[in-house]
Amino acid sequence: MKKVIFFMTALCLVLSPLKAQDYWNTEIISVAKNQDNIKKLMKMNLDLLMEWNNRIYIIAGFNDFFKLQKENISFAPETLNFYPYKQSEVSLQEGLNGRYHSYAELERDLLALQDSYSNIARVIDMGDSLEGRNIYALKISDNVYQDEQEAEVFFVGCHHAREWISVEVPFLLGKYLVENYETNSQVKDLVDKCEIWIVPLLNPDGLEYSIHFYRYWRKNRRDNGDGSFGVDLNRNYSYNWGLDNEGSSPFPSSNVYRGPSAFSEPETQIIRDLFAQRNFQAVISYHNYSQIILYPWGYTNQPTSEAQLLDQIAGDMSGLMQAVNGKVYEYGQAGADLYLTNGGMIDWTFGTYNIPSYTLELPPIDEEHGGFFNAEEDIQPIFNENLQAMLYLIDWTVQNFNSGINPSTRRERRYGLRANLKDKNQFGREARDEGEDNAPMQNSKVKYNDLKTSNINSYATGSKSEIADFGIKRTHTANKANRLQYIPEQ
Ligand code: 0X9
Ligand code: CA
Ligand code: CA
Ligand code: ZN
Repeated sequence: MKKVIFFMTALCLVLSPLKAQDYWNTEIISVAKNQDNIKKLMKMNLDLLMEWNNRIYIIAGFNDFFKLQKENISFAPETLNFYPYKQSEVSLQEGLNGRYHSYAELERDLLALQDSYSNIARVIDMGDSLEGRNIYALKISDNVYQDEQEAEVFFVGCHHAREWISVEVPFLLGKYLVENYETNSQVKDLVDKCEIWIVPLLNPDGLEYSIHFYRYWRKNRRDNGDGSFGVDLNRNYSYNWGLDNEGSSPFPSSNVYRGPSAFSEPETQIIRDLFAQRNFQAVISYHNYSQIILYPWGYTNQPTSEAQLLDQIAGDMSGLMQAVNGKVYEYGQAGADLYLTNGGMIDWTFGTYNIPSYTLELPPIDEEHGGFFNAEEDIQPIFNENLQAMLYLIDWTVQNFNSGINPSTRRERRYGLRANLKDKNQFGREARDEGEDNAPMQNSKVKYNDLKTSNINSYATGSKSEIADFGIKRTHTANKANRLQYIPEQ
């Protein structure tokens, strides 16, 4: 008995510093996904992991259990059903996180791409994270050391530390583009005509923390000064920052803490400053898990003025992705989804720059192993299906890049692009399909004909299934004959 007491005391001493950090008592639980629960949950600022199989999965801290009890929501314990990753298969060489990239592994691999493909790949150190790690961008284009008057597109991963797959998909895009540049004329065409910016890892401090200390870490590693750590980077952007306490939290210990002010974090400042210098025409921010494509607004369920265009592009991307592995990415407006968010990146990019902006939530589940995290074997297939959407969006920026605007001033270019988006009768898909001025460039190897209205329409009018839950998620059920492949198999 004495021994037990001694052991318990020792254990308490060891654990007590951790308690302050709020996560010692976290458990994964699930609750039934029904209107009643959704209504209640929306107000509770919980750390929602995903929706799956008609249940909502939550990482619940000590206080959350009281909240749930008070609202009379019954829940099932799930922690034991979840595995961080397939530990049995982690080889020493690939580190604690297996084939997923750590900060150092990503740095190594990005620099290797730059070394091997120095004519088209350039690694740019954009500044430091809070703990002093470099935040890297990989720029891919012809004449990559020049700033040319070309279309520009932006892909970013890992706002959220635990979302490891969201690092891999944008990184693999970079790798794919450089490795196929010489041999695939369509890839070459896109790389030549576009400046493709990729930031695979926006939150390196959080990622490292998630690898070494706590797999479910979400935020960055800001010391909030009250014993809690971390700001949710996807609540820290300035557009409608802190609008209410439902879409983000004012409490530092919350997993959706928005920070003391908009752009208070070096990681989001880096994005802000990059956008001020560039002329991005479209952006995708990678997250997981939900297997869904979301567009603004996230802060409200009111649609944007560009809802139709945003929805059409999302639908095209979804169709292209489904054609790869048959996996259906639903799509719709973020704010019409399970919960509202304010201070998110895509509301800011759309609200500030009026460009098509997407949150792409990668797939949820390692079905085979019943776990929450994707197996390492899933990285490649998930990338393969996402590649189609990425190439489509890159090409969209190329096709919609108005090279006629005074090339000497970025400002004017930006306003020109805004006009493009606004006035779809002059620019954009509709015009491109009809008007000569906006027809695909003569020397374009991209078979844009494949993507013109006829095929796209067959998606649109194909058996579209409405998913009832929130009334906004829509899916394409493409029949085989109409399946598009953006880059034909070689
Ligand atoms: O909450 C977020 O920041 C993102 N989801 S995640 O599970 N990866 O954390 C994006 C949320 C998208 N916006 C809305 N659903 N409103
Ligand atoms: Ca690794
Ligand atoms: Ca170029
Ligand atoms: Zn996320």
